Amino acid sequence: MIVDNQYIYEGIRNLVEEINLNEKIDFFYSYHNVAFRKRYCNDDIFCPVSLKKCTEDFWKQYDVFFSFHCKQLFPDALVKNHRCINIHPGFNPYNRGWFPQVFSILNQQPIGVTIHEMDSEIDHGPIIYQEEVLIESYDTSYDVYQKILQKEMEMLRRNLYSLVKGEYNAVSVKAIGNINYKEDFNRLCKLKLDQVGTLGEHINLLRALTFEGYKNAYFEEGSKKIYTSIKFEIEENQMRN
Ligand code: 0FX
Repeated sequence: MIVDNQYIYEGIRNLVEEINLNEKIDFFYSYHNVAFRKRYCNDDIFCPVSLKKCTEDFWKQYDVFFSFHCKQLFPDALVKNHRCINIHPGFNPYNRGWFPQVFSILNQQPIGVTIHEMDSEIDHGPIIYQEEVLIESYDTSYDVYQKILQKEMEMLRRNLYSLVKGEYNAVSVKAIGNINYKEDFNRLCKLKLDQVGTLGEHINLLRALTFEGYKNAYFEEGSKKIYTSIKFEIEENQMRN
């Protein structure tokens, strides 16, 4: 299992202990994940791995590989010759690639969690399990991402056993959908103050770029970058209804 997300790592470790899988499972994180390198440097059951540098002799020790928000692309030789499963925080084939919820807030395409067999394309391959999460009009990227993380753990709790054992039917996706890259996200972050659109579109752009702990949206004034985000508050008696 290759895991580069703290929340998922903790969840999956607990889950593996709870469910009796009766299998040997090794945990790895990406060699360039600096935060994990610091945190887990003394941990001998969670080790860094560079997928590019691994040989077939290494791969053939395992029956199945899992990518849990892995920061590396799986090499062709790995996905073509071994069973590889991706737990993807998006609803394939819509907004595959970079930060799916950001783009779903903007283009209203479905968002959720897709567990799929991997092929040579990004976030592509036959779908094993898939569930949607709903985006409220006042959800920021952060809010939607929390729903996704929760949904991922729910789905893994229900399905980890069958995923490990290979007891499932995977269905090929017919639609191509769309894919976004890091550069698309970076382009969105640079706000154009003369951009024409409805107020609703402007609010959607800001909520798509609002994520606690990250400075995303900004505009420039001379040499200064001014960062901005949006906050929503629901009237209290409305929340109780
Ligand atoms: O775990 P993850 O969602 O991302 C990882 C990999 O980093 C990524 O390469 C892979 N495609 C994905 C499936 O798994 O964590 P993250 O910290 O990279 O991003 C989490 C969320 O944080 C993201 O959906 C949006 C938000 N974010 C992140 C960064 C780095 C921002 O809003 N701004 C940022 O600059």
